[in-house]
Amino acid sequence: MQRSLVLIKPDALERGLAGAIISRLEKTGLKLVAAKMLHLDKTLAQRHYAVHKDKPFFESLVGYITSAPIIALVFEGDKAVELIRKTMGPTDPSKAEAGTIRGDFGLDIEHNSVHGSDSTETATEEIRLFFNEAEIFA
Ligand code: IDP
Ligand code: MG
Repeated sequence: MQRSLVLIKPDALERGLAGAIISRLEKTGLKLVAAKMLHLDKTLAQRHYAVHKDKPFFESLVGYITSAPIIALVFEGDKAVELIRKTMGPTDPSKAEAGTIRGDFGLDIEHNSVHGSDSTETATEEIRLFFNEAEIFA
């Protein structure tokens, strides 16, 4: 059984797309086991995106993800990481197929509506940043 962290990013929340995104993710058959709305501070944003700290877009990305509230979710189920990445589509919405979350809702490569963990290892680390065990339901 796998878990994956999903973030509904500011661009999606601001446009009233949270429900549509959660609905698409639930339709995969994965189980929603944790959820919270929060406004990330710079420290947590930098930790969450630490792997990108040397990228040219890092500062802009941290500014964006801390610009307004987000919703953090944990989904659980068989192949959760892969299934969520597939449902989201690739990073750049202009390269994402219609029917994927990013293809339908993403604005550009930065404002791409959702985050999903890219491996089971990063999922474990990312979930730990946002939730304690008591906040994750069976
Ligand atoms: P992912 O979200 O599909 O895993 P990553 O490469 O891990 O993509 O990048 C993390 C986030 O950084 C992306 O979701 C997007 O918001 C932002 N990002 C990625 N590449 C660029 C870029 O070239 N310019 C601006 N922002 C980017
Ligand atoms: Mg990534």
